[in-house]
Amino acid sequence: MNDTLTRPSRPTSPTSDPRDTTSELDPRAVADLVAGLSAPQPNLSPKYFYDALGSKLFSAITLLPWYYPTRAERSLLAEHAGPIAGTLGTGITLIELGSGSSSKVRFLLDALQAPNAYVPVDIDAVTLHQTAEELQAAYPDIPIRPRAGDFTRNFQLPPGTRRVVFYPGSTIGNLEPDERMLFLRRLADQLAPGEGMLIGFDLVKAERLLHDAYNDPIGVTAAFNKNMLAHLNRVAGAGFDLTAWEHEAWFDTERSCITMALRAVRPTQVSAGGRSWHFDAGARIRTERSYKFTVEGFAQVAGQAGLQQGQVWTGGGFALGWYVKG
Ligand code: AVJ
Repeated sequence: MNDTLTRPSRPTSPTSDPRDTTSELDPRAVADLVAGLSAPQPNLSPKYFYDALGSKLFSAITLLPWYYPTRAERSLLAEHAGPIAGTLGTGITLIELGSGSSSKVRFLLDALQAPNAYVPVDIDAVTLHQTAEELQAAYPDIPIRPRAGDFTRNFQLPPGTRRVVFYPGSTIGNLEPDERMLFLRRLADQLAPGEGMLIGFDLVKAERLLHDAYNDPIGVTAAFNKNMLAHLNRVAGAGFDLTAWEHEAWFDTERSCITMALRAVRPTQVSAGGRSWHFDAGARIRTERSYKFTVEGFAQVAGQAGLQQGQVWTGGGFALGWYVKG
């Protein structure tokens, strides 16, 4: 549409203006921000990446040639759909945590033998129900039962026959070791013997490849990282000066994770919730840890949570593993 070049655009909504601080603040985001900036090592939760723009930027990241995990996981699902479906079994209830647009699960739904139901779980109710409708039309024989909610908070698994929890995307890599254990235990405790989890996780690999996946030369990952500040300015009234921070990501060999941070390029102030913080040039705020595993290491984690490793499919530096309740 050429007229968009000549006609000045109208602001779409009052809250989309990043300078607007009069819109309603989210008290939980304010509390998270105050706690995060007051910590000895300032940090912010990666969940604040995902506002409307942040979700689009993450989708863009998955298209970058340097960001291999999404492509690798998709290839694993596409290439091994038959054996994976065979391992999961007949008549299962497939529960996906953080289903988003439910695009990966289609490989499984295409290959599964007489599944009992598919239960997508997501915090974004709008996308969830829209996607569920589309899926129901595409798979008329599989009951689709969407569940809106935050599965990280004391999640109760829905009832069903032979439940399989599908947790793709290496989302588990964003949890700290203690959180990860709690999360897996809570789920494992609800599973009956023979039920289990199909989990996608990223593998340790050459540091150069890990580095490049989180430092793309186009700057999409940098935009994704910095957008968290714009998001928090809007929902938590944080007075971040977006020009004062730059993207950083490096591999932490001790923890075996990529750490992303924002680094102050000059002294800068932030204020929120009636408090303010000063950051010297070079100060960092951590925004994400993305843990990388070995297959053996992950089997151990699962084992401690009461899940036994079954078949594991690996390729492209990524793994999809089946972990069964004993
Ligand atoms: C969505 C958590 C799997 O850790 O690789 C991508 C998020 N961060 N680039 C990841 C992310 C920077 C991603 N996960």
